[in-house]
Amino acid sequence: ENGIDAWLRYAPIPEANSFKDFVPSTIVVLNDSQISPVYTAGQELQQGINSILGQRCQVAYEGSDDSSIIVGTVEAYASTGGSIDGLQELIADGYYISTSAGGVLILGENERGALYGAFAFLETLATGNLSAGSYASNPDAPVRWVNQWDNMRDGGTHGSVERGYGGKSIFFWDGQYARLLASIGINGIVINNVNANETTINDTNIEGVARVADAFRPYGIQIGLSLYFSSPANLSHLDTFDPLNEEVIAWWNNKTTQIYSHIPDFAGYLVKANSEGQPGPLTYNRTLAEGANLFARALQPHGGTVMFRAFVYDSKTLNQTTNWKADRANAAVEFFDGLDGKFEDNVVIQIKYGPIDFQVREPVSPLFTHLENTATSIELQITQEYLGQQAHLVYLPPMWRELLDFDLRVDSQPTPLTSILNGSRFGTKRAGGYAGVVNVGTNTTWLGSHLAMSNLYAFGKTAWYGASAPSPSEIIDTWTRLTFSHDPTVISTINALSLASWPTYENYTGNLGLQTLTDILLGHYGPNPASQDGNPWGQWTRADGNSIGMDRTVSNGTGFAGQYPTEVAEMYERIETTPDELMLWFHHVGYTQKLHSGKTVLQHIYDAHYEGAAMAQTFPVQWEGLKGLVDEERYEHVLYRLRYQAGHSLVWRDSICNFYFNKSGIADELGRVGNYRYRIEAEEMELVEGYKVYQVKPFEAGSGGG
Ligand code: BDP
Repeated sequence: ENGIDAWLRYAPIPEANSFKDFVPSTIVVLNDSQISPVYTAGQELQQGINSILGQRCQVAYEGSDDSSIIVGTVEAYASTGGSIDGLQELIADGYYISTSAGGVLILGENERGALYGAFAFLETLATGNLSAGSYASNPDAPVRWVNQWDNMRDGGTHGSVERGYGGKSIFFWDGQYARLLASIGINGIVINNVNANETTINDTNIEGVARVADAFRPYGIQIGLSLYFSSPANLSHLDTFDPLNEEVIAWWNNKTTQIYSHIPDFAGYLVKANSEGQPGPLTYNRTLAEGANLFARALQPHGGTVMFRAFVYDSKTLNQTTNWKADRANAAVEFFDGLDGKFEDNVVIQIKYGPIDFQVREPVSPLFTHLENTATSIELQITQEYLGQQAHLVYLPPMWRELLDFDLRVDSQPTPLTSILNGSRFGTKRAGGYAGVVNVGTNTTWLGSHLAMSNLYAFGKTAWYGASAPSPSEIIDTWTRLTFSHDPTVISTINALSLASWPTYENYTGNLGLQTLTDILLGHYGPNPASQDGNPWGQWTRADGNSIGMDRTVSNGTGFAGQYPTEVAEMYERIETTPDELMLWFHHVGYTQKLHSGKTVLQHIYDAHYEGAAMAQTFPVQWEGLKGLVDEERYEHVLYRLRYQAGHSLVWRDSICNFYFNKSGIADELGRVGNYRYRIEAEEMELVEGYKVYQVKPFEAGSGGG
């Protein structure tokens, strides 16, 4: 098996016979338009039931025989004379399912909801959990989008994908991706790179984008585009892109109308402005709100949304050698200062989970607490840019849960992040939600690794259920049943590997809130702690011979801790109350500073690296226990990656430990660091043809310490 079916594998299940009573052999689909998600729901049910139970169903588009599977909207069902007693209130995209020996009813509040209901029914069937009963399910937040950082074709047949580790762009491929996304409740997709350029919306390409929209429509997924702020100046005679200029406004209005004439259900725009070289409103001394509102107003007549990214910082001003207080973590709150309430209602501010950039450990971005009158969505990365790029197993839901459940204590009231995203905490006029950067590619595994797909599956569940999502452990078990097998050994092994993976990766990379310590300037892969400091990108560790960490306190540091509501700010302000895992994020301390755990900072770093790398050695061994229990092709593919990870974790361990040992001169209490008797150094080897000497960077990762 090559992974292409992901969790929609619909393998036959052991319990098939006992379920047949609950699965009638006629499906009545209350919509016969092929572009309707309800029609798609009928097709999915027919295929899925056939594949799981080996039962062929007839599909009919008329009648509502109660002894069949009926799928449609509540409204369509009512118009056939159907009624349900005590139907719980459904909101947009919600669904209701009733299963009994008499028949099955799958109703959506809207057409998309009916499709979600069909996928939910198939999931209970495929996991062996079908039983009589009825329930309703509503999404926690309206925005459940994915982002793809795909570039348009660049010479070959497919475009490249920024920070994509699963091959080239799929958008000139086929519609399978839409199925996967719909099956986990995703309702929007932005198909091009946030580092956009104007070509995406030129006259020819809009037609191509419309064909992509056509492929997603039957799955209820609306497409959106990332914009290049200066497009009017690039695509027309205008020599300005000032958001308040009348001609610029007219240009965007026309462009937006043109897009809607090709894509009537276009979702809207995603905008990265004034960040990492992208133009934006600040170029004309206009505020970010004025920039966002330009697009919001153009979209309003058509019902579209602007996702305006909060990832705004100016690397030019972030020079730590001239300004000790410079701190990239401060940027978002500073740039959005005073703008709350100034955004049009169809603007959602899309905020990365942490204030820096998708690191292995970050505190929740404080910006969420500064936008009480503006909808916000959280940007999570499924693509593991800093987290091992799918060559390392890192199951992300445990990290996401910590962030989403974190209580930000706005006005000293309970404020878990989920309650801000779904609009309930601030009563925001419009709720926001979730954006996941996925970056699948043409690789049949989608993300480059079979196990990494559990993160995409979990993202959908997290966005749908918010605070009431199943636990990371429950999610991985369901995913395993759907993707691999119902065998208890397979389930428990993948569970153990997955739940251990984030702490393990954190252990052998950057600890105590130090950032991930990857190379920061280029690939964001592999250890390179030296590259963290002294560059304008500002992910600093400020390590010197005696001490380490970023002082972000209000009293002595960059002031970042003060961006949180009082109770949280006070907690992070003091070493005594800062949790160990964020100690070096908030404080600059001596290597011998004692943590709450009783260990010194440096000994913690050494120990964590040895523990993490030791744990990674067990991963391939645990996986080997599944030989014969999962298909050979995926077994080998996963094993190869886990073996690689085990090896690379040693490179990580030794590089980071050597680096801080060299800096501090403080030995490891257990005598491990620098003592590599078991290693075969390159100096002791002889070059054979085809190999050449290569200077390894950073030198700590090389042989013989250099
Ligand atoms: C950084 C990525 C870069 C993205 C940027 C962003 O390295 O490729 O363009 O974030 O999110 O992490 O805009």
